Amino acid sequence: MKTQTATNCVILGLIGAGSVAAQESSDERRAQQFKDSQNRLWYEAPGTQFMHGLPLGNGRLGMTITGGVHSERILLNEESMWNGSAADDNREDAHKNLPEIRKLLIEGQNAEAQALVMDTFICKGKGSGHGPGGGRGSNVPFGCYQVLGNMHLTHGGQGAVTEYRRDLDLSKALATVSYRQNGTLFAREYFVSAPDQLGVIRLVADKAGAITFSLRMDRIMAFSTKVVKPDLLMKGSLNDGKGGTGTSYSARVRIVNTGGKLEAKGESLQVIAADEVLIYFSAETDYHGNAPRDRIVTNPEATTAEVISAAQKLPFDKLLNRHTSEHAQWYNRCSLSISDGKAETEKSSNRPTDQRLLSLKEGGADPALAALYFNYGRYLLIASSRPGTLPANLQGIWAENINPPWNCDYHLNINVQMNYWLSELVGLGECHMPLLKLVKSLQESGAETAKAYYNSEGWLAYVITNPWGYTAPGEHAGWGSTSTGAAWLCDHLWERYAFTRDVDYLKWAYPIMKGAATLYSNVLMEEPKNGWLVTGPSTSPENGFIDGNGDRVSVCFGPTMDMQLLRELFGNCIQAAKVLGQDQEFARKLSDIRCRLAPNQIGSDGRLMEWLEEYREPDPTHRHVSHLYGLHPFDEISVDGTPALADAARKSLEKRGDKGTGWSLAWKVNFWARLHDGNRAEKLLRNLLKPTGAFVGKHMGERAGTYLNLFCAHPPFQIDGNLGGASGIAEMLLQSRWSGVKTEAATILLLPALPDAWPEGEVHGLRARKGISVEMRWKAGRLQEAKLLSDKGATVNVIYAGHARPLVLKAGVAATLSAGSFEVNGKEQ
Ligand code: FUC
Repeated sequence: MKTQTATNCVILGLIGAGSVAAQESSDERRAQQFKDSQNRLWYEAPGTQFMHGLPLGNGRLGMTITGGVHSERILLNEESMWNGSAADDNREDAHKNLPEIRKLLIEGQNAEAQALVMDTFICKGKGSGHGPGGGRGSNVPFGCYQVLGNMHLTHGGQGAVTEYRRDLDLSKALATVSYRQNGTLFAREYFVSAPDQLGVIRLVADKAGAITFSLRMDRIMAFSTKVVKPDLLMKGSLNDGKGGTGTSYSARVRIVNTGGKLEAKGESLQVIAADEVLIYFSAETDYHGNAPRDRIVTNPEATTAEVISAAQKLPFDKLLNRHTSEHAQWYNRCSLSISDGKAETEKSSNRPTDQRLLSLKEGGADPALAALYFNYGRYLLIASSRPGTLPANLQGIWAENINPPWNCDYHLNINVQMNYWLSELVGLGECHMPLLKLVKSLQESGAETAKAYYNSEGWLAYVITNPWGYTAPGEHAGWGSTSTGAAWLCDHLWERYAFTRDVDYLKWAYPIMKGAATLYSNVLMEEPKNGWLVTGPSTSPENGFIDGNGDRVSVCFGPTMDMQLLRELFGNCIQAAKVLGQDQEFARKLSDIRCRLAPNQIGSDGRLMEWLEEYREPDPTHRHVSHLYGLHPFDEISVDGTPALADAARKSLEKRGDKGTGWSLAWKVNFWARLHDGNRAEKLLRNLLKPTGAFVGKHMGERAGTYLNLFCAHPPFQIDGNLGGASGIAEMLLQSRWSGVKTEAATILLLPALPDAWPEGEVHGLRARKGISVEMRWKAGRLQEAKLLSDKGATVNVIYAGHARPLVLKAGVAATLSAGSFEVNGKEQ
């Protein structure tokens, strides 16, 4: 057995942050603690369930750390643990029913139209699986993302525990557990490495021979484990949803002990009286789906062994160092610190994360918690979506069930898009790529769907997709027939260009956008009153209305969101064609159609209308606020550009209220930021951060908010709220618009929605459209200094507190603006 150098003094130094800190000056210590309060989650007790666990991930592999003292369960995940296969769900003749469905819609017979959609225009097969909770994909071709399994450690120590601490350092992507038992100090470190593609756990103690434990692995179903010396191996296969075998997987653990003994016992490994232990964990699947990823493995069992053997050649410190430096390259691209300038607030931010959540709920001041939530969002994106991986699903990569809620799929009527709003804003554009590659991969099946439902060229996707290329409508007309999923996805293709101005990338992305625009421009119908062009049949995502006959329905033509999405898609295609100097005729056609799309309308009560008609709304506080898509993420509605529409959007939001599911609250943070109401955005953020579910001992279904581990509670856990909430914080600090391609200046708004509760702060690495990095410092609620650095040179119009400053930025030369730069007539505004 290879022995490791005993380096446990390093990790034991970590345990009592106090002992290290004691050598520092109190100022340094305070500064470090304040930094930690914005970059570290920590707790004084082990977790007892998933929503207490600290998530680690390298974009593909996940481990969740609850840190039990005696029995410890580490949840294991791998991104491609998808059962299912390509579904044959398109109804080839669906398009033949289109004229009749449209006729009924034009006649105002929405209930009949919806019934006909149900009979003839939804998917042919079982869609997401017809189950409670939005899908039972584990039994149908659609499939679902499944847990990989559990690693169970039963530790040998006995007796009372003191000084327990469990923490997650976001800047290192390193979890640590430490405690004292019977006078011995124990510590464990955990990380999941991207460069070496495996999970690593190190156990140390400050007394020789103190480490004794047994380790086994299991899974709810479809697994077998055995000791294949020196390793423990778990393997199995998932079904393909059609009665056959789909994805196969292997998970492997190897233990290397210094001192003591390592033995195999049945299906477990036992460590007896070791001084120090390293546990290597690797997992692979033979995933062969439609959504591309770089990792192609044909023999998971063999690859898991190779991965561990390669990592084992490196000393632990090197392995850790490779991991932390690779992670830092992503994490350090951006930073945020917020304070109210009060020593007592900073001091109370040093408390454990769960206590901070509780005190925020009681109305306590903790602006640093907003910064922590923002940094956690960046961390979660880095950990669940990296170049070459699959996109982050509804729970990122962390799931504990065989059939997680909504199959942990990619929902296209907001959820997967919300996962990626943050990416470009914080300089993590490469982490956006897995989604963009997924979009590209949908073209082929989407073209079949386009033929079947519209007999048209081009491609589209509806509401749900998966790694098997699903593009058909969902299995219920009420939610499954929103037809603009592909348009919303294409917004992301353009945004990546808007942030990078990478023409080679645009050459790659444009044909995909063009395919979707071809379909949508081909299949619009004319609505009878005004002759506007509209989508139909469609729905305003998951919301319903009372039609003229008193029926509660969802199917309609021309819901506001569809129209906004198409204005955006066509507009982006026109701009892309101009940049690439091609397709002038197609661009002209899109431009003509774009002018005829149904416009945004303001209703008699001053609200932005969700549908073409002012229907009665059975659920006026519905979680989806789809008709405000034009306010965010699209920017056709803005406070300064279209004040009347912005006012109507505000009225709509007032009526929707300040409650909602987790992601709905997160979206509202973004909306209020775009409406330049920082205090309201901060109120919504507080609602999002309300402790909930398992944490307060109530049933998970009760309330939206935040679990103990800061995962967002829809409920249940959905990562969209985390990532969308972090995007909202970014939007409070910086907004940008860029509609012209070559000539028009980008508009950059500095601190457009700074709440009173965040009077001091600094941020670096925020990104504005047109390829610009922004750094800012503010104090007493006022901008002190902003630095803008353009990648390629740009004309911009910088706006602060309502005052504009046009600038020409040279590539790579930072422009510094002080608050005085926005003085008007010698007076700071
Ligand atoms: C959408 C939402 C639900 C849920 C699901 C995953 O359908 O309406 O609230 O978030 O996605």
